[in-house]
Amino acid sequence: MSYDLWYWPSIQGRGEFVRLALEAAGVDYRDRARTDGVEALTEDMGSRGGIRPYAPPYVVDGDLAVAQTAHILAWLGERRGFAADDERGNLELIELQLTISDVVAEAHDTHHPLTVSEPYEDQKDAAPRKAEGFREQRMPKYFTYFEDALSAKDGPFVRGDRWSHVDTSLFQLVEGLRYAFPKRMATIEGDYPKLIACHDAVAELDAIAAYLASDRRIAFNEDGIFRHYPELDGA
Ligand SMILES: N[C@@H](CCC(=O)N[C@@H](CS)C(=O)NCC(=O)O)C(=O)O
Repeated sequence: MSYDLWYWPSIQGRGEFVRLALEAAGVDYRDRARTDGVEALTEDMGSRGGIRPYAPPYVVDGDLAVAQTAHILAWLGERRGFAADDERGNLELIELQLTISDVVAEAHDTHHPLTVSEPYEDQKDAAPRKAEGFREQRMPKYFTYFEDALSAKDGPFVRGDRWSHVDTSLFQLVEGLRYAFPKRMATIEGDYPKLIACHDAVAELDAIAAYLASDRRIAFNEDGIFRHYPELDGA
């Protein structure tokens, strides 16, 4: 069975969290806007009525279209075997995945501190203060939370030895923050050995290693969520 992923074709963005889980699980999917173009995405989204995706990413399976990154991952994880086996475990994974969504939104807001729709260049004056707060208070607080979650079981992943959608998302979070805030990450990441071990263990999964080396992995750039603006970074 093949799923259709719909997401902006030229950025990793939030779609990358879905791509990584699908790739790690070896699930067949079509990255539709990358094959059919961005117009096909806006057309598809516009053609859906009633309760429909508000924004990409969304995943389509037959007449089901599921949006919201954390929700997509929880849904696919339970269907495709990369969630937990019991209710408690899944509630914990969803809680962690939603917290990752919060960090992603805050990372986005460092370069869009005032409005979502205006470009960075029009918000440059406000961005350094937002980024400083993110770097100094929020990154350590979130990382401590994830470090604690990874300490609950033996093994590199949140569930121990088996990876889940939370682990692929933590991998992407570390990758994205290293790209956006290299100086800050160099200063603090040594304080979070379990988070980094989880990142490394995901990178070493055969399917992920193959994906990262492929042209399916889009490079980070300054149109995505994680953007490198040197003036927003600091040790
Ligand atoms: N909470 C949603 C946010 C989705 C979202 O903001 N998507 C962005 C791209 S990463 C978008 O295209 N937004 C258009 C809009 O909000 O109008 C999620 O986690 O999936």
